[in-house]
Amino acid sequence: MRDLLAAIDALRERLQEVPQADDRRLQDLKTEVLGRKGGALTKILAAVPKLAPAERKAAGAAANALKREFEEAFAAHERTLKAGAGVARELDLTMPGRAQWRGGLHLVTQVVDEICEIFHELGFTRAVGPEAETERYNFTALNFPKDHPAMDAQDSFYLGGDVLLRTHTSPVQIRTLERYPPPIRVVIPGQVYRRDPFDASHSPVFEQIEGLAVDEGITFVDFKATLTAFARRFFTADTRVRFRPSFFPFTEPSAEMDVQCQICKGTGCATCKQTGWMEILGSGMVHPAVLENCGLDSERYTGFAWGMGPHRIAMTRHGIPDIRLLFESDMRFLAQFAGGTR
Ligand code: 2NM
Repeated sequence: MRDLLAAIDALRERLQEVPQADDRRLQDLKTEVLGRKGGALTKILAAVPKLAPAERKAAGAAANALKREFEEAFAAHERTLKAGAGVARELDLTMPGRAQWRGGLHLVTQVVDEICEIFHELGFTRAVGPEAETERYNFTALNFPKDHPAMDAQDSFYLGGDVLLRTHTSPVQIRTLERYPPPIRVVIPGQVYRRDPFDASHSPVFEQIEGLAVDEGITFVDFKATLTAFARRFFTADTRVRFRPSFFPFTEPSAEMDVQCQICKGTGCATCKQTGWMEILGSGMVHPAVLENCGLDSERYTGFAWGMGPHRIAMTRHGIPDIRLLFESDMRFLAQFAGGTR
């Protein structure tokens, strides 16, 4: 009997451990004290019936009182731990920091900015205009014949009447020529719309940059030199270029400009279909009829103009095989070109 009461007193000392315990220690303490097998208090309670009948009552009462004290202490401390859990997590200074996503400019935006910047150095100003245009600004003033297939609802997005989503940024050139006297040097970046299926090389909406220079005495040499200077700044200083004859309603003569393939440096590869060249823009001397349509004397003024696609140029520069990669916003692809600030 005396041993049992001593054991109860010794165990009561351990009540002090409860408020100090963390989650794990508390579970261990519960097992050590109240565990069904081997718990210190469980053993004491099991020993009570073996005492002499006269001693049982006092020992049993003392053991049961201690059991209640432990149960209450455990419950109270569990409540305390639970209430403090959120705070403890916030204050865990050993936790690794969370990676922050940092926004970057899309590859095509970077290319547009870079192209405009190069032309800015060459004396060109950036101009913009509306995306919904009339047939006059999008086609007629640009010397398109009345039966041109681009004017068909099959090829262009008509919004009603003679209003359509512009198929190129050239209407902004017309607006510029109408409003400002020469000398004119502008670059026009913007979105344009065509009824094309979305495939590896086409999208119904894409970015374009066009440019225009009009003044007295502008010649074919100015035209070739300006676009060659652009290509050598945008690609590399030793990039070779060539001009091939072409046709556009708004220019005469017209030419397409190729640059040495940036992937194989001209030796021939799959990207350039073994030609060693890549087409990057269409261009030409502004057709006299376009100048006259804008009220300019085509005997006095001449000029050159060109149009190019930043999506295509980004693909040319980096060997990107499918234009859809530039529209899908897949960060696994785009993060390779992260960067640029504006
Ligand atoms: C191109 C190709 C060639 C062009 C011409 C004009 C304007 F208004 F001056 F007549 N603007 N843009 C032009 C010329 C555009 O895109 C492939």
